[in-house]
Amino acid sequence: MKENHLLKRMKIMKTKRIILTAVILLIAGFVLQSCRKAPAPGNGSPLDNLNVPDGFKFESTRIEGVTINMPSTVDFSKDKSRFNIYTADPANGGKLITAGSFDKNGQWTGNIRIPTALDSIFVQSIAGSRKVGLTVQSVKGSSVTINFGDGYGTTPPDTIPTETKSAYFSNLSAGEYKAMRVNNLVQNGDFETDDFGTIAGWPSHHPIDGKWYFTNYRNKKMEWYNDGGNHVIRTPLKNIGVYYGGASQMVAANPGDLITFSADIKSTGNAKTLYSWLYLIPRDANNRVLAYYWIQYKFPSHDWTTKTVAATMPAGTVKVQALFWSWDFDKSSSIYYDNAVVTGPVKDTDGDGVDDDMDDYPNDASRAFNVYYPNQTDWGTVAFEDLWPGKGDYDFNDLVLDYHFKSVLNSSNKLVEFFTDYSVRAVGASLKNGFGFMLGGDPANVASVTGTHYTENYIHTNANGTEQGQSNTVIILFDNAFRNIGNSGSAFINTKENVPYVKPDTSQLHVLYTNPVSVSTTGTAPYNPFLIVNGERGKEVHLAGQKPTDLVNNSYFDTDADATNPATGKYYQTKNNLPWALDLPVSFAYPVEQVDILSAYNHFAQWAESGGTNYPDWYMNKSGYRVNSNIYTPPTK
Ligand SMILES: [Ca+2]
Ligand SMILES: [Ca+2]
Ligand SMILES: [Ca+2]
Ligand SMILES: [Ca+2]
Repeated sequence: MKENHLLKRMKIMKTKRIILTAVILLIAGFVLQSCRKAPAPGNGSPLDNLNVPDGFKFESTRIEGVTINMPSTVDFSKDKSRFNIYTADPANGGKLITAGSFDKNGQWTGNIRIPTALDSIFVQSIAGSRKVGLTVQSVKGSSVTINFGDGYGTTPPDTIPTETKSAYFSNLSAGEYKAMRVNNLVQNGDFETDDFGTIAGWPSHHPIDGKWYFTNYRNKKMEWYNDGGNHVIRTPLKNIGVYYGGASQMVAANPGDLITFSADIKSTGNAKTLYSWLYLIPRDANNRVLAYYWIQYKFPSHDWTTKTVAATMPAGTVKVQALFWSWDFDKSSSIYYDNAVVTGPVKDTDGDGVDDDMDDYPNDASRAFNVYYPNQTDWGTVAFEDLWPGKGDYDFNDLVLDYHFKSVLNSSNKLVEFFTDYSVRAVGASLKNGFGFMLGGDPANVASVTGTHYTENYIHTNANGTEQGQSNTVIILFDNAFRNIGNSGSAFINTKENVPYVKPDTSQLHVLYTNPVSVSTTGTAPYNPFLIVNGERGKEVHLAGQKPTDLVNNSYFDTDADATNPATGKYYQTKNNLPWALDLPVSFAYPVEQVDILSAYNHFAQWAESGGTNYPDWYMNKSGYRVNSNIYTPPTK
């Protein structure tokens, strides 16, 4: 998995540094509310007493707009590079959500579907990694911008410390990774060898010899220091007054090379007196400086933090100087450096603009990235009530379908194909229900669909496997759920604990496109899933707020319990806004037969009545969240 290659590329090989981990935090919405009284029996379901605000669609996920801006020092017209977005720092169990490449301006803009309860994501790129906080409460229309160029600059090292120098410092917290190409181009990057030269100042000539050279302005040099068994270099502690200077190593480079320079930085003493930079200074054959590329780290933390500067080498480059540069205004404070990594270009064998070590398909120019929903490893669930337009019993187990999407993007971030693993976990129904989903895009652009199961002769497909008569792309996975759950048997499978458990089968749908399609056209997985009631093709049950397909029988709308009103965008909700289906970004622990969801999940009502603000994580297995006796538990073997 190449996402791991990027991780590796971004991760320092040295193990001694402290990795501060980013932790996935889930909002628990600690709103004190009085205990709900048991609703009065007799008037249908207890859910009828819920006061659900108009417009609430019972969504446990949301779309987050994400913009990633890369430093302008890198030429993305030559190298599309890659980013990864995880649920959290992968070093701490974070799972890959998506990946992609940058446009020629070094930008990516797109949407990700994430659990509403997720309050941060973790983004990796060649210019470093960041934990990015999200606004959890904002269910709709929220977006976040990540500027990896923050803290970058292009001016020379300043040997006259003043307060006028660009003072921005990126307030990055924990969870940093440094960029690492296949090889580290500097030697003694961990400073474990006492082998340092001296140069008068940063512009002074020094050879490409694998050695660090300390500058010696005003007879003050950095120190080689044993920091509790780990060797580092640091700004001098014993001098009086101001220190400025650095440590430099020269490495070979060529025009157009994407070079990164990363290091771990920390401080002791009064951080407010300390300023740190990492510089890349390309030089020509005559040792002339061609450009300056830097990232500044002002007031470095007492905790090790990784900083990275990345830049594309200009015309004329024959070598590049990696320079640690520091100002230290206090005799009892110091900046420490460790684990320097300088990386160079990696081959792009298939020429799709994504280097081999970042390309999930290094020998296939038509494919570049694997992306996932809900994420690399977790499955999601869509759970239905099937008596629509009549009211159900709200056990949400009439069809319980788990799914996991793997989508393949090309190096321009377009969808080439996707694979949907799916598994019918429960059929708490007597009706023979089908299931499918609708996504945006011309169905004629689909090359093939495989992995569907039809036994009832009421689904009619085009030659490419999409459903006939649809203007959007509609894929029917199966037409009878009973034929998709192990050895099919009687009604009510895996919803009653006193009847034998049927081990669910897993199938894989594969949809291949003729021309790769924009993700903004298809929408985001799981797209628009729906149930087909008892072999009656026009009787579709969708998630709240989702439109039906072209084959729906409109005569059911606004009848019985359904209060669909297309004029207001209300679909598949009752008069008091109850849904017939739930979609969750986890494998859902659904209620046992005929036990409504309020009796299984203690905070569902607060979630619904708050319009999704309180307890967005109501479905999780947290203390006090579940009534386990009312949730179906499969046998352990
Ligand atoms: Ca070290
Ligand atoms: Ca490639
Ligand atoms: Ca490729
Ligand atoms: Ca039911």
